[in-house]
Amino acid sequence: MVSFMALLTPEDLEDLLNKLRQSNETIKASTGKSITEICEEVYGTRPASQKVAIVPITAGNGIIGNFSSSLLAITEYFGLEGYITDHPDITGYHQAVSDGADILLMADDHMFIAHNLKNGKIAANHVCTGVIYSEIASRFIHAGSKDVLVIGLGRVGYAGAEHLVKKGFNVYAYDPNTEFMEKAIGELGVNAYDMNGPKQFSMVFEATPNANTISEGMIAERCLVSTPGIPCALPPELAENGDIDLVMEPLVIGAAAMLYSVF
Ligand code: 2YC
Ligand code: MG
Repeated sequence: MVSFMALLTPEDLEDLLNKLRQSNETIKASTGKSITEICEEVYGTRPASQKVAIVPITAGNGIIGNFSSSLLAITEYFGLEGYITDHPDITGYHQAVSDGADILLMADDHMFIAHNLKNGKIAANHVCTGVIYSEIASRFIHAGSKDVLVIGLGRVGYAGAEHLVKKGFNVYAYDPNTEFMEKAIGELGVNAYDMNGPKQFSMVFEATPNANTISEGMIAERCLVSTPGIPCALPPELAENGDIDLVMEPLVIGAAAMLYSVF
């Protein structure tokens, strides 16, 4: 099943490393750890100057401006030896393998992967993004309970809900798609979140392609919202409320989790 996935735009990827630095400051302030420390703890791995080949892919909607150059900046941020192959698609793949690359990064419109040719590990962006953003939400230092609200149970949201259930959190979940709800309740045992109920959450993981999915009634006085989402789940009037920490970034955090999961 190929679910809807919002394609990034070159504009989304502008000033990426500054967006990462801002996100990392919020992550450190709200969890006590940096994104690299959290990735090391979740995956038990570390960068070791691996050689990373980035292969542009022309399939479907084709090359996205700034996508490959953004991945290059990410590999450099984590101290890896990154490069973009001279040609896209299979010619690029052939070059990467012939060059002895350790890890390949490539994406079409449906799947974005990291493949480690040396240890055979492969990571999918939607799984790693769900795991790392839900992990960040679950580490809120001001949380009063182990209750986490998950909004969106598509392939990113489901991966995050599954990760939180495995870690022993009380997951309350909502998705307008009743099939997605029944699947998550049946397979993960999550609690159905009642939109009109009184319950308020200090930890929220949102993974939908929609804007403003979070309303005031859902969140506690002090709250951490962690979302890989474009557009923003938090309405502007809530976003400027100082007691709500927002971790939202378009690509780096998910890509980081992919790399750590194949190291
Ligand atoms: O430039 C290229 O190589 C393109 N084939 C890249 C296509 C990426 C499509 N995926 C997305 O825009 C993003 C994912 C990175 C995560 C969610 N959507
Ligand atoms: Mg969203």
